[in-house]
Amino acid sequence: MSTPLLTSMHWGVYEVEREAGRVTALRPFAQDPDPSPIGSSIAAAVTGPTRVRRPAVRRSVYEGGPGAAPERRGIDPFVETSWDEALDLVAGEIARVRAARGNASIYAGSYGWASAGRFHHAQSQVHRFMNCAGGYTGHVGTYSLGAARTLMPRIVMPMDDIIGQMTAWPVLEEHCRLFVAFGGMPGKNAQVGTGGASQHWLRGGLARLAAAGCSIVNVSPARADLEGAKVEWLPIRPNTDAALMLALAHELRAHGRHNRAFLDSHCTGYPAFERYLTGAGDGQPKDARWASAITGIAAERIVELAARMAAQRTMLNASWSLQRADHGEQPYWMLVTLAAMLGQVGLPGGGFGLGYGAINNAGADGAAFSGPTLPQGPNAVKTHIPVARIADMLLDPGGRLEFDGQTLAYPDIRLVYWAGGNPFHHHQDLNRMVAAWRRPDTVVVNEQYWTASAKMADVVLPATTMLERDDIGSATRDRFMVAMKRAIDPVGEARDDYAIFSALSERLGSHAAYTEGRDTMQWLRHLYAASRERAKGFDIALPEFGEFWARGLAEMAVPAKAAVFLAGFRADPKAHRLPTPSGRIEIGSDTIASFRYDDCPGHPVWREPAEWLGAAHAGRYPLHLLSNQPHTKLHSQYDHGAYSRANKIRGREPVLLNPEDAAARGISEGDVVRVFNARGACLAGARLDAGLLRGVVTMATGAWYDPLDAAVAGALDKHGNPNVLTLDKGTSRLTQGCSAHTTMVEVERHDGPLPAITAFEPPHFHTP
Ligand SMILES: Nc1nc2c(c(=O)[nH]1)N[C@H]1C(S)=C(S)[C@@H](COP(=O)(O)OP(=O)(O)OC[C@H]3O[C@@H](n4cnc5c(=O)[nH]c(N)nc54)[C@H](O)[C@@H]3O)O[C@H]1N2
Ligand SMILES: Nc1nc2c(c(=O)[nH]1)N[C@H]1C(S)=C(S)[C@@H](COP(=O)(O)OP(=O)(O)OC[C@H]3O[C@@H](n4cnc5c(=O)[nH]c(N)nc54)[C@H](O)[C@@H]3O)O[C@H]1N2
Ligand SMILES: [Mo]
Repeated sequence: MSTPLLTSMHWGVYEVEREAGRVTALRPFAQDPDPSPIGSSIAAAVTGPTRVRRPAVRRSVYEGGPGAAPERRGIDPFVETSWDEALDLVAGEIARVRAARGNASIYAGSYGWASAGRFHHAQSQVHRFMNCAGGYTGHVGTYSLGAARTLMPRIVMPMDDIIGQMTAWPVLEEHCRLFVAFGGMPGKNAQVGTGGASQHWLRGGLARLAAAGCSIVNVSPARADLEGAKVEWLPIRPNTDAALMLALAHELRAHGRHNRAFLDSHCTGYPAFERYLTGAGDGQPKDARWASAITGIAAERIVELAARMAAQRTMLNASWSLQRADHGEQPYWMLVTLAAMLGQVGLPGGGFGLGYGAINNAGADGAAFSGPTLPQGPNAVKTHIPVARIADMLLDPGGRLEFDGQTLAYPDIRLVYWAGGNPFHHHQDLNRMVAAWRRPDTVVVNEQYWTASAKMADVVLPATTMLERDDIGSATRDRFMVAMKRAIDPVGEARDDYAIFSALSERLGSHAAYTEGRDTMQWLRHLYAASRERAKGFDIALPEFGEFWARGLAEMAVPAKAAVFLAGFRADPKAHRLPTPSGRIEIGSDTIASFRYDDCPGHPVWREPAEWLGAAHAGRYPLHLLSNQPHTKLHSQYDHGAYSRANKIRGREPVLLNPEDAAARGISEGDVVRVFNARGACLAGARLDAGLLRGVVTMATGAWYDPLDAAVAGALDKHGNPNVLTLDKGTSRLTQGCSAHTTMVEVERHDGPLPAITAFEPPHFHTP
């Protein structure tokens, strides 16, 4: 039997069917028990009208040269050019800026998920390219885990280690009796894994967990965040989880149910935290009555939940969304503190997890082996920003930012290079972002599709998709590594990012360093060989490259013993010190305290978010907007695919409302509505959901930004991108993460004429 032709995407592995040089279908991988429908629906989009087919230059730049009329970004039509013309223009601009202003004036942080293929991973490619060309201003952290990536190493260990070591599901099934999921474990999110998701198993795992007799509690504003017949739903006001956790901790302590021995032997800083908890410091006990007024949860339910937690083997989990909010550090720090007080950290089925359900492989029983990765090389430029501070940086050259105990100065960015991300999808307060984006001299984007970010560029270079090139797909803790063989010829004149950067490197004199003399197949062999060596350390025996490529797949052996997070540390905290200053779990951190940040002091606290349902100013914009991850796509990728489009309401992104909130506004199911606040407005399609706490609305991210008139500041977005509404504020001075989930809005019925959606159409082209 011949192996089918396979490809891998972040949401799954698919069998590629072809006819006459075209992809006719993408069929779910036979070995995936619960494949995602996202991938099966995109074949037509790959060759459809939204593709970037030729290099394109914004008209003002084409006519007036680089730097011409930056305020017309997103407004001018484009001129299609030859590859040589476009590459000469881009290389010339990089050379000019680096000579005149220095490499720190080039921002190539280029955040974004790009493709599952690990060699053609565009963000790695652009970083490597710029490093070989003298360096660039980059970013640290992610939108996903902005607060967590800076906080967690100071109090437990780095986030990647936590995700890699989290207790495996088979252990949970056997030992866990109460699973409390703050932010739920959304099946929609577990469709996806960074680098691929060859086997989806969250739904199966949840069913087995329930069948094994484990009680599951979904603490979330949305019932849909945890599917399952027997799941208890504990609705909570957004951004108030830290207050609930404090009250649970208060209950444990009040009844002497906290594990003093564990707090003494494995933690540091508990006594100062306890003074805050009891109110000995500020006169306010953080008890159930106090938390009830903040969270909207009845005090009795808090008391009862605390008792159940102390009485049995309990796993506490926080979704990543909890820390994508103002003061997002606090629920994470409190989760760890609460788990430490319960004293079950390191026991099978007990303790804490961060993001079971956030991505497919969290808690998978596979080894934490990551597969091939393209080395990016050293960056000679040391200037960087926390990733979500991009608009601040572009708007305020020379401005200062406090971050994790340091003071950073924003560089004066003259050139922006993006490949594999969509900032006009992912950044907050897009109207502010538009103004920021029009500041630099030049913006270059490599893209497959005419996304909003491509339309907002000066030069757009057309990139191939995974179906048009050879690559290797691989995700940490995933079961299969995938040989992603080229299935079709490049669409239009598209080139691989690697080919684009090779051609630019040639012009910039860095070709040898960037390519190391390898073509794509030689790189795949080289990266595979390195990962084959590393795999041995995980008891994974990978076949030789030739055999892997011929077979199309390599299977990772499952470790003999399923992981129990922090078991070694529990057994012997001296031999298995944590990488924190004390070697212990830091309930109190002297380091963080020494920074003297009132928005993130030395132990976990409750701090009011900038916008929330409990605030006095909530009057004008009385609804809390959660812009969560979409179930029909990955971020903005394939928003133009059939599955995503089928979910829209009259072409717009759905906004979910509680039926009573809708009725109070005269809104019915299927109405087009205007969602707005002081920062912006968009149209959306109303969907009523009784499983949503009153006062909360949700609108998934990913609808391509589609302004009614790009020449008008703050233009209405016709299509439903929630980021025209979201707050662009760092979570705290400690971590400066993204606060997208802290946003208040109002919703009204839209009775006027409906503007046509133009998001998926290419821009206007001008023929000189
Ligand atoms: N309001 C709000 N905003 C959010 C979030 C939220 O919760 N709420 N979540 C945030 C989070 S967690 C994240 S991770 C970000 C995600 O933000 P992004 O990662 O920027 O979003 P994607 O849509 O995945 O963008 C990837 C882009 O890369 C392009 N691409 C794919 N493959 C290739 C390739 O091979 N080459 C090139 N050149 N391009 C390619 C795709 O066409 C797409 O435009 O969004 C953040 N934004
Ligand atoms: N299908 C699909 N899956 C994805 C992605 C995607 O784009 N599409 N993106 C992937 C990426 S990049 C990431 S980072 C992860 C993100 O994983 P998460 O950050 O966990 O994802 P979200 O969907 O933002 O949030 C999960 C749920 O948390 C709830 N929630 C929001 N705020 C609060 C709060 O303050 N308190 C409580 N208790 N609940 C709250 C919301 O109802 C939401 O549905 O998802 C990944 N999975
Ligand atoms: Mo993310």
